Amino acid sequence: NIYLCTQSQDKGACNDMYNNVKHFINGEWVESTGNETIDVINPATEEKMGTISAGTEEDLDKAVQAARKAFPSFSNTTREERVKLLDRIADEYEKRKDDFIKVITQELGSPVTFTEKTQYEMGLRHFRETAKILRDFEFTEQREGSFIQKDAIGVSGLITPWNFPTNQLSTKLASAIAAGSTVILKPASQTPYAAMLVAEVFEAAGVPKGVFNLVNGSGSKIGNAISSHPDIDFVSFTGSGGVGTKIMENAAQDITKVSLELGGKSPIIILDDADVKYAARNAITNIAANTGQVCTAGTRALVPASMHDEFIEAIKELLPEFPVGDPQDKNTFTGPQVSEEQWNTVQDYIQKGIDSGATLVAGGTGKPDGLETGFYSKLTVFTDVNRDDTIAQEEIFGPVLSVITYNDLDEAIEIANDTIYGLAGYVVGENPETLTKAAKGIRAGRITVNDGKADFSAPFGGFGQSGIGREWGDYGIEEFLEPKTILGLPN
Ligand code: TXE
Repeated sequence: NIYLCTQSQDKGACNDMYNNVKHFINGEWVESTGNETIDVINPATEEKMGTISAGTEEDLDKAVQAARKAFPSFSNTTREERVKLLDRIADEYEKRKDDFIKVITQELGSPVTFTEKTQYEMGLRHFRETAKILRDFEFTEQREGSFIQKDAIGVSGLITPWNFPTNQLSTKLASAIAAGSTVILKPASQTPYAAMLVAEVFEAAGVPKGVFNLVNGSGSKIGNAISSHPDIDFVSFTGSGGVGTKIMENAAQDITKVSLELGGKSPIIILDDADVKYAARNAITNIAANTGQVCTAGTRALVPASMHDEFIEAIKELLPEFPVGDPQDKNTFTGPQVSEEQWNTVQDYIQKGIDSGATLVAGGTGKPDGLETGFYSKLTVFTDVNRDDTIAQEEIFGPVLSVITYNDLDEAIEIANDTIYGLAGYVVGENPETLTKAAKGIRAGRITVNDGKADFSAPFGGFGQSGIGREWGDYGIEEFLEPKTILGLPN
């Protein structure tokens, strides 16, 4: 009795909406040219939710052709037309709120309260904020000696991960639409249903045929084919560093532009004047939200040596306020990992932490009591972690916190910057000067001081191996544009 009548042109398929999800190409839901399917598993129950069609290279070619054909006319639409289109997309997205909440809670295992307040909401905010920014976005500039015009980059391939099934899509889609570029989206095969709903939203909003295309399938086949397709002008990827490297290698063959939003190992610098309880809550929230499957998660708590014992006590006291359990329960704070594979990865890292000699404050390997079914991890906190330990250097993507002590602020900043990443950073404390010094000292794309809230107009992306390029707001739109200089144009 889910209202998900979906793959909408196929009115008879409502009861079977979860099965054999098709591709959306040139404004229509189409069958795959192959007959393979991929199972989609509910990570809280370990049950199969349904299947998606595994796309073929032929399916991708059709999508690229459709996007190519739609490009000249779409890239010539006016800014006002595209603002209206984004507004309609946002309106249609809002109409499907209940459906988004249902599918994301099921396919990702994201707790229903978090799904509503964060997952659903972030997707919407990108469409709304981008529409707002587009109203004043300058596509041309008259300089003294030149005229500069920003043209849509062309056909863009969007490859997205499972951890924020609508946020990751909508930041890329909103920017592409704003710029006048056409797209082929390949969402993560673990969370395809949210992407299917987004396709329905685009259809209902009247996005012209071929402007938005969705091809389902595996990363190794469709993702790989997107990054090496000669007729794709730009690849925008969010995911792991290893795949980011492969995408760059493929794209390098015909000098295709890429943007990469990759992982992180973000520090939380807790200053010596911080309220200890507040700092502990901040640190736990960082690892427990979305089961630690957040690229910007603060996973290294850097604590003054003098505050260490008090901080650990505060962590122990607060942990029961972050219940792990059934995502359908409104009181659950942390759900399961997205997949068995991700659960295994997290378990391996917890074991590595134990083997390295770090002290386990809470959690550990195995599943929490009473949660034997479902890919649940325990909220795990290690202290006495050395800054070079594997658990302090590598992205775990699970609810695991490493507590590291420091002696003075310069040392804290040095430890904060001592990884290959630079996606985010957090600073907790009171003194404005120290907060500023710490925030400015961290080399990362986004620093949050105390309760700082996400700004959807501000650039998002990373330093170092956290990626290349920026998403969100005007910086996101720029990625889908090519600036062109015209000299000698008569005024
Ligand atoms: O990511 P993948 P996975 C990190 C996190 C996590 C790890 C593995 O550390 O533990 O990555 O997650 C597609 N060519 N992040 O395996 O494989 C794939 O189908 C082209 C951080 O899920 O990178 C999916 O659509 N595409 C991250 C997308 O790439 C390929 C979010 C991401 O999958 C491909 C997720 C290939 N060869 C994981 N192989 C973040 N930055 O937020 C796979 N894909």
